[in-house]
Parts: sequence; C-alpha cells; structure tokens
Amino acid sequence: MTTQHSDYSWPLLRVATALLTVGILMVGGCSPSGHDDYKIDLSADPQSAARLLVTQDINGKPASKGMMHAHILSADQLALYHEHPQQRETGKFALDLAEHAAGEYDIWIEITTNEGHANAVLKRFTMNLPGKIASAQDPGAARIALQPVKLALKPAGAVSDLEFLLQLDGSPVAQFGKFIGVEVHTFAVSNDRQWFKHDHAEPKGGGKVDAHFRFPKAGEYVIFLQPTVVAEDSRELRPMLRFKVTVQ
Ligand SMILES: [Cu+2]
Repeated sequence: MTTQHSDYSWPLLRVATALLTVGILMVGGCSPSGHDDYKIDLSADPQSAARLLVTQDINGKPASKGMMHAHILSADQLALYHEHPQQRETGKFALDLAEHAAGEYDIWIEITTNEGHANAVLKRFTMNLPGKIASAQDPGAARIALQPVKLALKPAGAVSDLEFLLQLDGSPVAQFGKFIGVEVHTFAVSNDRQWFKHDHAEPKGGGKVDAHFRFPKAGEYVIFLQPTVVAEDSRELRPMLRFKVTVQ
C-alpha cells in the first residue's frame, strides 16, 4: 500500500517541482537587468501651478533608476528648457517650472540609466502651462552665437555629422564649462513633434563642436545646442542655441 502511494506521489511531486520552476522563471523574467518596463506619468501639482509632478513605475512598482530629465519644448519649437525633476520619495518627482511664456508645450520626460543617451526611456506629454512673468533674460546668453561650419546631412536612418562654431562676443569660445558633466548638450526634434533626441557634442578646439544625429525620417528638424561657456570673469553662460536642418 505504502509503495503504491509512493509511486503515485512521485509524478505529482515532479509536476509540482516543474510548476515551481516555471513560476520562478516567470518572476525572474519580469525584470531582467536592462529590460525593465517603465511607466511614466506627468501631472500639474494641484497645490501649485508652477510645479509638475512626475511618477515613475518600474515593473509595476514605484521606483527610480538613473537620472530623470525634463525637456520642455514650446509648441512652436522656439524655446526649449532642459530641466531635472527632483525625487521627493521613491518614484515620485517634482519639477518647479522655470520662467517661460504661457502656452502649449511638449514635455519630454527622459530617463537615462547609463552615461550616454542611446538607450534612454522617453515619453512625451503635451500640456498647457501657465506663464510666469519672465524676468529679463540673462544678457550673457545673447553674447554667444552659433554658426554652422560643415553639415554632413545624411539620408534618414544614417548618422549626420554636424560641425558648428561657437563664438563669444565674436571670437571662438576658448573655454567650455560643464552642465551635468557635459560641455555641450544637443537636442533635436522633428517638425511633427513626434520624435525627440537628447545627446552631446564634443568640443574639438577652436570653439568648434561636433554633433551627431541619426534622424529617423525625411523632413525638417530643429536642433538645439546648449553649451556651457566660461566667460572672462569665470562666469558660466548657458544659452540654448537653435538651428534648423532638412533631412532628405
Ligand atoms: Cu538633462
């Protein structure tokens, strides 16, 4: 009798073991490193019109990983603000808005989990933001000019190399400072507002910088360069410079 019982329980035990193994594999499969499922949400703070709230869920739980950037782009693509929401508690961030005109904006929330922006998580939100009374714009930023040197624009899908000259009061920029560890941030947005990319350009001496973009399709794009320029009095100037390109 006992033997019979034992014979019966063996297959059952094996099925149970198999199910348990499948269960472990499934749990493990939810968050293999580098393949997390992100959910990002953005809303206006009901307590303060000048503050945005961002939540980040990873694999169904409030969590945060890497660094969060908020790129606030006016609907007419004339103004771009490069901001960084601050974490208040796990997976909950707040962003106090800089001074800007009232109107419609695309807010691209970007999460970077390594040094570059190649595998960044990006999500667009479109919102009407209340305006704040703009204080006089930093006059220092107006001292910096952007001039194209060599634009090797490639067809959609290939990497375009764009070389620019940055000038401070008419002379090539001699010294770059850093913002978030980088001398020159670059941004590109498609005319239809559906595609956005944040990257970096490398200074190559003589005030020149090299920017690279892989534009996804033919059409017009607006490019922004955000250099940190060290002026003669060691003051750092950080303008947002704008340029338009057409991709064939
Ligand atoms: Cu950033």
